[in-house]
Amino acid sequence: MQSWPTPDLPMLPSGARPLRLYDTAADEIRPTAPDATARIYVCGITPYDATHLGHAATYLAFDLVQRLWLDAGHRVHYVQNVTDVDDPLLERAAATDTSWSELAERETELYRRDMTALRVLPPTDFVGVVESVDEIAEAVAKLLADDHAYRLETDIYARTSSSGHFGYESRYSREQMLALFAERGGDPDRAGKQDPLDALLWRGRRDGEPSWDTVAGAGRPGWHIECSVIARNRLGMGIDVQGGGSDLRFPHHEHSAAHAEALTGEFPFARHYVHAGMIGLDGEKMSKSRGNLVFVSKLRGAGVDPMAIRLALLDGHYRADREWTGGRLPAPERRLATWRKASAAPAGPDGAALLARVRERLADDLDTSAAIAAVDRWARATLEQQSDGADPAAPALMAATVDALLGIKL
Ligand code: 5CA
Ligand code: ZN
Repeated sequence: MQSWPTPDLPMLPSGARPLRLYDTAADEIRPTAPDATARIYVCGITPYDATHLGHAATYLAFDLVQRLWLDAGHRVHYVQNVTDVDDPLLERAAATDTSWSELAERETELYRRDMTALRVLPPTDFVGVVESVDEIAEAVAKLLADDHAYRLETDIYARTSSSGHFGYESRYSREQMLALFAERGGDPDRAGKQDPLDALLWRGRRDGEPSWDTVAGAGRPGWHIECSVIARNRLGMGIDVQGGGSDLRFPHHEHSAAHAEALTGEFPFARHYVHAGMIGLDGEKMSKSRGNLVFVSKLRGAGVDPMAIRLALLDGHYRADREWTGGRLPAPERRLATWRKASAAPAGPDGAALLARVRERLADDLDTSAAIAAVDRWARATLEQQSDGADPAAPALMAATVDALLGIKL
């Protein structure tokens, strides 16, 4: 699929630090250690509704990962999928009397516009499921041929135990897994399954549902195998980061990893599993199924500066579950105005020291709040002209720092 345009990215003086990120599988903050080209896969949207602030927060977190790797001199191969055929999309299309493919196209286009406005760096490969059906079917057929999968009526299920490592990613107990599997799209109670946790790889053709004739038979892909195959066929195994929101920790990322590992016989699928916290509204996770959503496009339509939305979402730790409240925007709008004013000053305190501080805080598991606080202190000192020996190059370096590393264009 077509991705979206790349925003300008100013070059900064050398001095970047290696990025450390919390890895769910290891339960600790560990350095990422990419080769010349860093490889990252982030789970994309299911396009049946507009981009809400929860999605935006998650993609902003991974946007910073990309920015920090680029600053450290790596190239980045970033793959993101679009789940453009799946049950929730088909249900919404039926309920609103629209064609599922038109709905997906429309919402994907709105997502591209929201990401562009928020200055999110685009993925290198932006890949829909519909355009990947054949490669996914080939993987399903191979899993079946290798006895890592079995047929149940016209459907195909993966054997959970096949990879030999199932459970390492989420670290949940079997009881927790069974509960989450039922809650998040799994079918633990279906009769005939060999293990209740076995995941659907292929859904055989049903009347009234989209279906493709493939080497795995007629039907459409299951959810987890979609991400395993799209990621593995473009990035290989042992990718640097598999990312998404914390709602994907189980079953989605556990099963995607297990499918890819069973398919290739290689371990692990990813070296870091990174999860962003959930953005909530009124005490509940913001989600399309709950309907408690604040849309990026609505805020933009109401004239809110996308850079203020970006600042609002970055002012908090990406891993923390956070509440959005209606009154959230005035503070980032004021902050943005202050930063803009300070960046236009004739001189300011040591710009290199500010850059070093922002780099240091972001490299430590994306401590955006501390990075923002450092810029606040610099801006205050500049506007109050408190500094001795002010640096005339500092305002431009400050603007380049917040642009390149935080994605905030002043
Ligand atoms: N298409 C699948 C992933 S393969 C999916 O989960 N789509 S989604 O549209 O439901 O979510 C898109 C991304 O936003 C996922 O990474 C998901 O984890 C994240 N996300 C969903 N809701 C929230 C929320 N309330 N807060 C933060 N992130 C969220
Ligand atoms: Zn996914």
